Amino acid sequence: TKVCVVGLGYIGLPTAAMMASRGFEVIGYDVNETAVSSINAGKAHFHEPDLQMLLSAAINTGRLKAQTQPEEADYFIIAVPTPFKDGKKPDMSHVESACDAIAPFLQAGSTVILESTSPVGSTEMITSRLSAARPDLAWPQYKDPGDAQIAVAHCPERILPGNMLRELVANDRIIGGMTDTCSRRAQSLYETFVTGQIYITDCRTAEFVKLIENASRDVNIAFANELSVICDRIGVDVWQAVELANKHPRVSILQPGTGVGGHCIAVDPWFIVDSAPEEARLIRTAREVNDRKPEYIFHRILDLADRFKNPVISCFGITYKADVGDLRESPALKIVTKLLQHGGMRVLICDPLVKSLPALFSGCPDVDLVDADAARREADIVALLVGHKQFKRLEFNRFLHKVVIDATGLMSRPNGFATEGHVGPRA
Ligand code: SAJ
Repeated sequence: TKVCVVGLGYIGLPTAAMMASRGFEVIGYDVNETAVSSINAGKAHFHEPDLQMLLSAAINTGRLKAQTQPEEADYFIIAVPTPFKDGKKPDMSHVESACDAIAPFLQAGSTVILESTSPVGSTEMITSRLSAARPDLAWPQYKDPGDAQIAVAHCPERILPGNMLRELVANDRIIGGMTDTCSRRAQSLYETFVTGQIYITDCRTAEFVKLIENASRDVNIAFANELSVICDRIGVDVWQAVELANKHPRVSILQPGTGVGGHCIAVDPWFIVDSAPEEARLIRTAREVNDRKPEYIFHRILDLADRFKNPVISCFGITYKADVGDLRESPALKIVTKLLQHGGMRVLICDPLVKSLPALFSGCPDVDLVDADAARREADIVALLVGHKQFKRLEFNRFLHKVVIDATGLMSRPNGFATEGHVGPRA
């Protein structure tokens, strides 16, 4: 079986490497020549646990080849970015270009699978785009059981950065085809490597399911972030409050933080808002609450900085979330940027997962990347922004004479627990 993976980024590359490791012949197609040559040299162009090892093996055995042109295949998996353009509209241009690129290589029996998170209606959109390019082939109609030579389905990716290779195999998957036959043809590919359950539905439902998964997480994180701001105002330790509320059998509050970063959760809910702006009120508000959190922390730091002349602010953690090295849409990075733009202070960054100062700050004299000791020693203000596990080993009692702002809960729960177990009623 031959698979052509379109887009060798955060989703496509792990998918291509994993499939090659399962014995498929895999062609990885990407327009980015630098990424393609790095992959062919066996080097992943971003960090993800175990990816490097899997990729080297895939390249060495010759089962994975990256190229800047697609090729005939049994399955085409589209895994390209679907950003939200200028904060206004879903940008499907990469999906459209992917379709235009693969259209000449389709043949009777090919299956096209869209994995990119996409607005409802996208699978039908790509089917009509592809069928316009290839009127010589018989195409499926939405929910119409008639004969088709090509199958088109949506199988949204669900993998968590930091745990991608395990989740690629272990997670349950949703497959929504243009028709039931399309779903089954896509299923025949996924069932060769997915150990989780595979659930079949139609493409519109599958598209919506993916969007509400991420919107649900966003809304729940917004609740936690709102609590953290309320707690600041009324003088309650939010970490302890959340932990204790979660002792209730039907309460499960997420963790407040610096805000919501990454390329998914901060974007996908907007696809829902865009499709039903009047109705999606809670989803929109949650986005706004989460987007405001870095701004809020920035202002808290400024308030505290007022008492110092040329203060040194040490920021612990700048990635988009704990235990990953990814800086995309990082709320912590936004805070550092704002501090530097504001001026009148020095910013020290300590992040064990970031090996060099982000290019964004190159040439800026007021910022340095330092180790944890220097960050603590030189700080007037310590801002704990991302809860990497390395930070759990810091001796927080040595921070006590510093001004600390903690967006991670590390100070409240140095060992991960805020509260001692209760012993029960006393006699
Ligand atoms: N965050 C909090 N508090 C929490 C949990 C997360 O503030 O309790 C923050 C993180 O620090 C980060 C952001 O939210 O900035 C998102 O992190 P995440 O770990 O929740 O999710 P992502 O963006 O890394 O990956 C999500 C996952 N979706 C869900 O868990 C529903 C993943 O399974 C998806 O594949 C991915 O989006 C995607 O690509 O859509």
